[in-house]
Amino acid sequence: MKGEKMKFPDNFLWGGATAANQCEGAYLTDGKGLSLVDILPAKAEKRNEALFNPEQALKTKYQYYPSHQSIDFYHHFREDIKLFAEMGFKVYRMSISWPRIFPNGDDESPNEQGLKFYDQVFAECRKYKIEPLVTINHFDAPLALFKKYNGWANRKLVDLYLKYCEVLFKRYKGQVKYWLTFNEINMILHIPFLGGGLDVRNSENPEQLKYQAAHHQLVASARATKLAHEIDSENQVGCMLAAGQTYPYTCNPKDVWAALTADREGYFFIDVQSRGYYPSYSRKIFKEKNIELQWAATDQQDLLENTVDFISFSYYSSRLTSADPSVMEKTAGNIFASLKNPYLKTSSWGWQTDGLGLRTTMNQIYDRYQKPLFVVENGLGEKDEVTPEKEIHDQYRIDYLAENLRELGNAIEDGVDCLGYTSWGCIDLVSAGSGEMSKRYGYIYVDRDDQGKGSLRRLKKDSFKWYQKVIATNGQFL
Ligand code: BGP
Repeated sequence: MKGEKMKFPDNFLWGGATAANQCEGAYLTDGKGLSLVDILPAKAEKRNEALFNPEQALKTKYQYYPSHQSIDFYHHFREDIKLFAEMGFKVYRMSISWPRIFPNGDDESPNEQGLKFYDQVFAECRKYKIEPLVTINHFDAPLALFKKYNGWANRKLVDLYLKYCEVLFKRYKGQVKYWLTFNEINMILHIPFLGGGLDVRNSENPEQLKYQAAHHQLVASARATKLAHEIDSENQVGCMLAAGQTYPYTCNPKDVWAALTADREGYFFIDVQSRGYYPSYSRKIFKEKNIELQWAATDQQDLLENTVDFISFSYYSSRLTSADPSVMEKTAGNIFASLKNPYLKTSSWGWQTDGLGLRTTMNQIYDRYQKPLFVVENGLGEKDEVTPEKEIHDQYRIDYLAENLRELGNAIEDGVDCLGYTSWGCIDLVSAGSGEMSKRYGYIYVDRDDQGKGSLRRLKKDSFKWYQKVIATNGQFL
C-alpha cells in the first residue's frame, strides 16, 4: 500500500485517547472522592490480587497507588492539549472522573470544582478546534458505590448514573457533542470490579451477578442516550466495545464454532445497544449459566427506543481460540489472554500485532450493525529509551500504528463508514492492566517511572512528528 493514496474522508477525526484515572492524578484534589482505581496498587500481581479481592485491598497499605499522581494532567492539561494541537488533533477522547463530579456517587448535588475543571479542559480543546469525545465512565466509578451497593449489582446505580449524566449533558451542552456511555462495556464480565464496581467472590452464581449488573448498565446506557438527545439534539452517543476478531485455530468446524461463540460474548452488549433487544442466542447462554435476569417494566422499551448513534471500540489485536484443550500456548492480550498465533509478532508485554485483524474486525462490526464506527483505542505499549540528547526513537510504535492505519484505510475503501481514530495513550499514562508507567503508548513521553518518580517533563518522541504528518496529509503519508 505504501505510496498509494489513502481514502480517509475529508472530515475524518484524527486524534488520541486518554482516561481520567490513568492521567489526571490529583486524586483527592478539589473535592474529588476515591474511585475504584484509587485502591489498586502498582505491581501487576498485587493489582490482580486487589482486582479480585477489593475488600482486602481496602485494608492493605500499599506503598504506591499509580492513579494518585499519574502524569498530573490535572495541572498540565494546557501544556498537553497544546501539544495535541501541535500534532493536528481534530478530536481528543478523554473521560470525566465520576467521583470528581459526585465524590460518593450518591451525593445530593455535584461538586462545582470538579465541573469547573472540565469547563477549562473543554475550553482549551475548543481554543484549538479540537472536538472532545467524552467517555462518561472509564473504569473509575466512585468507590463509595462499591462499598454501599456492590456497584452495578444494585439497580439504584441506574438512577445515580443518570443523575450524573444529566449534570454533564446540561453543563457541557454546546461544548461536547460526542459521548461514550461506558468504556469497554464487555469488560464487566472479565474485570467485574473495574467494569462494574462488583465483588463477585461471595456470590452463589457470579455469572448471574455479572449479567444482572450488565443489564443495569445497558438500561442506563439506553436511558442516557435518550437524555443526551433530549437535552441537545446535536449530541451523538456511542457504545464502546473491547473488540478484536477471534480466529479459529484450525479449519476444524469445532474451532470455527468456538471462535464464533467467543465473539458473541462481546457482541452481546453491542447487539443490545445497537439493535435495542437481547440477541436470541442470549437465551441459551442464560440457560447454560443458570441466569435469570430481573427486568423492570420499562426496560424493554427503553432499550428498543434508544439505540446508539455510532459504535466505538478498542482494538489492539485479534484473538485466537481452539476447541481442543491440548492447544495450550497462550500469550497476553487486552485484559485476557489468547492462544498464540504463530503468524503474528508480539510486543514486550506479549500482545500480538495484527493490522489486518483491524480491517477484518471493522468489516465484521459494520456488516453486523450498519452504523458508523469510531476506532477509539489502538496502539502499542512498549518501554521507551531516552537518549542523552533527550530524544526517543520509537520506530517500533510508528511501524505498529502505520500498519494498523493502513488497514483502517483499507476498511474504509471496503465500504466501512468510520468517523475517526483516536490512538490509545497519546501521551504516556499509567497502564490500566499493570499499573505501570513504563508501558508507554504515547507520542509524548512523560518523565515518570514505575515508582512514581520523575520530573513530569514532556518530550516529543519520533512518533510525534510522524503522526503530525499523517494528520496533515489526511492519511496519505502512511
Ligand atoms: C483498555 C482500556 C484502557 C487502556 C488499554 C491498554 O482495556 O480501556 O484504559 O489502558 O486497554 O491497556 P493497558 O493499559 O493494560 O496496556
